[in-house]
Amino acid sequence: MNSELKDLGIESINPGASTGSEFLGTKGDETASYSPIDGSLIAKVTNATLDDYEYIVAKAGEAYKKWRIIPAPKRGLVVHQIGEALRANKEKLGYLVSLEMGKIYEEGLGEVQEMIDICEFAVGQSRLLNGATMHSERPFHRMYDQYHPIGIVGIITSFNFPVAVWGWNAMLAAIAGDVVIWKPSSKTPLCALAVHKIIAETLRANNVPEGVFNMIVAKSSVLGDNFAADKRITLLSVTGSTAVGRRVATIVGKRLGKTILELGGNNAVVISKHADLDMTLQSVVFGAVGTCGQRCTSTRRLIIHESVYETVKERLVSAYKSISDRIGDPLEKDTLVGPLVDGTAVKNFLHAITEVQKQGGKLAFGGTSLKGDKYPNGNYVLPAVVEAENHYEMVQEETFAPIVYLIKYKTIEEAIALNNNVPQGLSSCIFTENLVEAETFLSETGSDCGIANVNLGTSGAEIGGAFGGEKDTGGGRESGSDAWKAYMRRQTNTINFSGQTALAQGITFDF
Ligand code: UN1
Repeated sequence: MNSELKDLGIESINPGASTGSEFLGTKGDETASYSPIDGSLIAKVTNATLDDYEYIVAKAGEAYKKWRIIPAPKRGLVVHQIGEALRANKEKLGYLVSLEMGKIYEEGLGEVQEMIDICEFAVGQSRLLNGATMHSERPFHRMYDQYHPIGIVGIITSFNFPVAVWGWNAMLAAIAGDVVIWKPSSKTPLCALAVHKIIAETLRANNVPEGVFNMIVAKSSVLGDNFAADKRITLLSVTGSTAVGRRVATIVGKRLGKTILELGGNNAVVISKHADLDMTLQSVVFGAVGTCGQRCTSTRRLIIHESVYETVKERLVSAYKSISDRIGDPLEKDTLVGPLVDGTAVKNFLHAITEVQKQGGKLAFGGTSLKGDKYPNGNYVLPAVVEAENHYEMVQEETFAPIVYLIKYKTIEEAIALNNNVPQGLSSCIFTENLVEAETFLSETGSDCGIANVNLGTSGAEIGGAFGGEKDTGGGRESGSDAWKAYMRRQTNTINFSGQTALAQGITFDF
């Protein structure tokens, strides 16, 4: 065990469940966490059982009763200290994110920063859980709405952001007065464990009841559909594939529970003839190959004006060539692209490349897996550039890997239609110096995505905005703006201080 892991409190075998600062003696089978970098075993986690889950839900229920009556700004102070604890451990946790998930260290640090940022955002928000006041139509009546906590929030996260996405959800839930039960991806259980070890001292020092921040590593066969079906979980926030989201939403919908769904994306960059191509290329390359194409916001399609199509293609291919020797160990300083998360991800990448060519796509660069000493474990791939048409089946799907499809357009209307003609609707952008094009792209006739940018890429959103998208992306919003409202229940209150009964809508009902 190296020193960073020791400092983070990771042992060779770790308990897979926590109620905040205490860890359960879980007795399920073991999940081994292997690094995608070289396939080596990092450490093991003992999975939770259904009994552990029942214990946690009961603990969460008790904790909720105490946590919800602590004033929100006081809860905010705890979140502030959680942010400080993360700041003090940023490098170590960033290292673990890189080691366990495979993104480059720089992006591992960025991810921890994203969680620190949401902590700061949540602290401010804890004094701003405001409702509106309305004027009553009746004399001497006061009317307003207020926000209350909702209870237990289930959080299911994906391997690609093993820290930050939990942070978005958990910190807003915490200031709202909710308690959380986090089921992290079984590919990244150690990141979840490390975060709990980091915040444990803060929770203890502030007497935060055990059961406010719960974590449970469990197989889907133990905790899957039953988690979604559990009425005690008032809100379930799911980040993952559209297939998983659809399944969970169907089960939660049946019991009329609440969900926040942040699912697949198929994000496009429109490159106009009025684009600054230097800037465009910088953003496109990061968007397409950053995190090895494993962000839900990764750039998957380039919709390029026909007059600059060949130039963009040539420049993109030469940029891809120039970074080819910067693929490798994500912990090395010069590396820009790390490995895919596992062998299945590599198989999906290669499958998409074969299939899209069958459908008519032309491979302009990459599309192979990399072999040799620099690439142990077979998880490294050469990012692909493919000339394609938007309607191809493969182009319509989200492949969680670095493949970017080049598509030609003639008019801005056509570019917008291409942008929108996919099932998903997460992130989008246009590169143009032309005001009319930019505003058209952002207008009601423009991009149908939850995120639409001008002259910046599809990935790397700041936490201050609401994050999420439409259609198959699920419609949920997390993180900034007024996303906090989803973690609370709204109540409309009318108070009559007139000393008389008056019915609304002017109805008389004398007896
Ligand atoms: C995700 O991939 O699930 O905008 C989240 C971004 C990051 C978050 C991505 N801030 O790329």
